[in-house]
Amino acid sequence: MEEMKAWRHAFKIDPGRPFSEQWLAEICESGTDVVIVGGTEGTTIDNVTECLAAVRRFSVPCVLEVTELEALTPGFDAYLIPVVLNAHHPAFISGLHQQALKAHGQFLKTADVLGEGYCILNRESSVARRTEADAALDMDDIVAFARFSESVLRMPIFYLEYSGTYGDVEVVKKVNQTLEHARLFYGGGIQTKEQASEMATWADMVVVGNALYENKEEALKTVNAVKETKRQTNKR
Ligand code: 1GP
Repeated sequence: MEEMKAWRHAFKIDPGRPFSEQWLAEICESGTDVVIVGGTEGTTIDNVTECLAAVRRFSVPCVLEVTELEALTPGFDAYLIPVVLNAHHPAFISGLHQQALKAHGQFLKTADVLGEGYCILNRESSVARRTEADAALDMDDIVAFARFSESVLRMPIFYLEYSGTYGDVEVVKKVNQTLEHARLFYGGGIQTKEQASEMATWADMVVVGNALYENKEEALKTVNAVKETKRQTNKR
């Protein structure tokens, strides 16, 4: 999945939330690099399949972030497999993954699979509750998780997940300076183009989720903000 290295901006849509065709069309035609289908609650095979079919009407790549074993279905361009490094619930570190490979090993072997070393940093988020994540981490803890993810687990992606709240740009900067090969994904609380631009200075890819449901017009502006920031950063 070499294309992943060129991704700068992603919209994450939640299969558990209703959407209109017009809303989805604006997202898919926004210029974003990839649409991620993924949610913490209410994800089913039916709503995942519905999202896939709807996004497939457009040319944008569509990937599934696998959060429910039952919702794993063929047809996506790639599968993001989150390994929640700071989860205290063991299922989210390796249990569900082992079950997924037990049930769908053959299909996943031939599909594009990308492991995400996931570090959850908003303790109030649904994903923190579900995984029982220890989100009270200081900078050194987070940097150590980034090193573990990249050097020991050899994950191609390290994901700083502030889901629902805007994160600490100093953390994103420090992790950027720590990782040597892995791509750094940032997600959480981006509501404006300025915030998207700030995080894009240090993250390889910026993920925007909730804002699509709360303030779609602003959310759409994050695409150009991220692309422009990356152009400027590359010039330096
Ligand atoms: C959630 O990282 C994504 O998994 C995006 O977060 O929904 O807060 O934008 P938001």
